[in-house]
Amino acid sequence: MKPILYTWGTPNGQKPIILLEELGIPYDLVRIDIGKGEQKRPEYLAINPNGRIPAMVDEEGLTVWESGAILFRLASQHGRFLPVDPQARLDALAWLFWQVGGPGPTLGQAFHFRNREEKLPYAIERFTAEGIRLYTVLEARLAEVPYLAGEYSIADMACWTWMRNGPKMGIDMAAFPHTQRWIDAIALRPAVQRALAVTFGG
Ligand SMILES: N[C@@H](CCC(=O)N[C@@H](CS)C(=O)NCC(=O)O)C(=O)O
Repeated sequence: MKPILYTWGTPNGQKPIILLEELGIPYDLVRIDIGKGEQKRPEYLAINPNGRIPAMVDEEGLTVWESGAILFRLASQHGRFLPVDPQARLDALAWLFWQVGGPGPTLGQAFHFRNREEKLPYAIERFTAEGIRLYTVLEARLAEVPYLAGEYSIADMACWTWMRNGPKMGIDMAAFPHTQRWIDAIALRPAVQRALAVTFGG
């Protein structure tokens, strides 16, 4: 069966679309409108008990939620975009987990507090400062290697959907030239462009 991806056009929701397009496999896409609260409906909570997008029912009918787990499942199944070399594979997993635990929540909060009508300077400064720290970590890595695990992998896909939005979080990208080079290179990939064309709601 085709994998069924439940998602929406946000950074977390775009990651598995990019991988599916990179793999070039057919898939069904179910739009979960998070603006309307569809992610909290019982039928969706049966797939993802966390009530957030994305989630997937895979080719074998297995259910997987959390974007990093979805990327890992698809990459493992298809033997692509997850390096074989042990150190590079661990690097890919480390940067994938880093993204889900670091830039995702931090930049999400930075974006939230910057766009709230009521401005809370402490919250804006705290999440922007932590965001800059995370960009600095990424920049140091990308000064050494073209992609996070050496070769292009699911780690890049996960990080890219967030890090490309730096200016929206008040990040001055002039300070991160290697990161900008990496953002631009990934943006040119046809699969990434196809994935971005599947935009809706975010
Ligand atoms: N750690 C989760 C985060 C998922 C997440 O935060 N998704 C957001 C959209 S980017 C969402 O569903 N928000 C709706 C809500 O919070 O109710 C993952 O990586 O899958």
